[in-house]
Amino acid sequence: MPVPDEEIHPVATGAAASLVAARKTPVGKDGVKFYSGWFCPFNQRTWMALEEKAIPYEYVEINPYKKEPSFLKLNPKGLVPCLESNGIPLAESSILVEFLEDAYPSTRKLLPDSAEQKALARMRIDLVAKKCVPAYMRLLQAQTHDAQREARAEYAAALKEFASYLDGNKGPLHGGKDIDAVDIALAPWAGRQYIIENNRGGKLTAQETGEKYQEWYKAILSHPTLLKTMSDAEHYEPIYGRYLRDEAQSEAAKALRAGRVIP
Ligand SMILES: N[C@@H](CCC(=O)N[C@@H](CS)C(=O)NCC(=O)O)C(=O)O
Repeated sequence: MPVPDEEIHPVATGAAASLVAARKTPVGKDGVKFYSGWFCPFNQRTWMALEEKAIPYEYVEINPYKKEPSFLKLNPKGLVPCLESNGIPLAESSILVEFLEDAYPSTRKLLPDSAEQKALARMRIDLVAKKCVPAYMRLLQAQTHDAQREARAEYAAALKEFASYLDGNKGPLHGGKDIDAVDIALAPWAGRQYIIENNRGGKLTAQETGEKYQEWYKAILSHPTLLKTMSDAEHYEPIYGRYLRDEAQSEAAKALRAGRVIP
């Protein structure tokens, strides 16, 4: 019998546990309530944006697989991340990053001011959503040798395309030296690249992804905001084990298995 998806470690561990402990104080009108799943890469985008922008927030741990009625009231899709601001529940990781940008204009900017540059950044975020993330998940879930080879090539090509938008003169990240919303869109999957490498054919090489991606990967992997929102590797293992055996029953896993887009 496969282990059900809701059997996850209940709380953040490692670096992320210290951060959670520091973000437990209830916030008033100046902050937001963050309904978070410690393990979730989509969730981590929103978490990184909250931290980068130094917005006051109260961390609330949710196991989204349990579909508790109180959480479904906030997000009927039953997915983390979810934010509550002025009593209004909001969801969808990339939309939440943009919401924080709009709602807290005096905090550090994660998107450019100019309309054109902002549109370009959104096009890159869209590339991550439509190509990089689905390819990563297809590679995790691929069971045959041929399917794994094909999915690995698809993932590497998506990363290469992402890296083609990095400006080497500005710095290793899309935002230059400082992380921006484009970096944040992909960072959580970089933090989980080792799972691909350990289980789906070894290190992703410069030959596969291009040199530019390798430089970005090195820089993002040591970024303090990514590191402080990561839990201990041992607790991701049972979760990703289910994907690697293609047993995961998450909405995203079911959608990709059926050839649909990630909800
Ligand atoms: N498109 C959503 C995806 C969020 C998502 O899939 N979250 C997962 C955890 S990583 C979840 O809550 N899964 C619960 C389920 O599939 O039942 C976003 O970007 O926020």
